Amino acid sequence: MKGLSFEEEVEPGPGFQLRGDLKGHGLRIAIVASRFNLAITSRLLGGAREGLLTHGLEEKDIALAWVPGSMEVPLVALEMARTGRWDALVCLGAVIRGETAHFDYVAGEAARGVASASRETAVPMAFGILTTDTVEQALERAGGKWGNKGYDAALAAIEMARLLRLLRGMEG
Ligand code: INI
Repeated sequence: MKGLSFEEEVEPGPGFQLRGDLKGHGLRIAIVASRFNLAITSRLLGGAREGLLTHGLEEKDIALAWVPGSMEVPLVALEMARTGRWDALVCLGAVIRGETAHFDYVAGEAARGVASASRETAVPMAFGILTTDTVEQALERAGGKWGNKGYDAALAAIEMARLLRLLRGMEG
């Protein structure tokens, strides 16, 4: 079954519903990007920046931190979130299986680390770290036939930042 893609609308149903919109104006968002497989991550970065800028963020409200590889993304994301300066983070990387068992460790730790950093700090962190078997599959998801997962991650970050703003402004 096909899932919802980022800009698809859900049918309004009965009852009380909450959803973050994609109004990025006034939000501050940081990107943590891995240099490993830079040919791919630079495309993800282009997509993420486009997603933020076309949804109202200003250049001055977008920060970028480079890290050596996807394994280093969670620690830097955690420290950036702890500053309280950003409404959300976008984490970008490309872990490609190739011939090495390293893949499972790097991909697993990157995913677990980003998820736990996000929960620990209550700062939304969009997971734009590709995990693919081949370079071709990664390129297809970095501006190729399956879109740009950096762009999608940017929209997820905006939506989550806006949803949390809504929730935090609610009183019982
Ligand atoms: N880092 C990646 O981002 N992608 C990979 O595919 C990858 N592989 O295959 O090894 C990778 N390794 C580096 C890792 O993220 C760390 O930078 C390194 O282990 C130093 O801590």
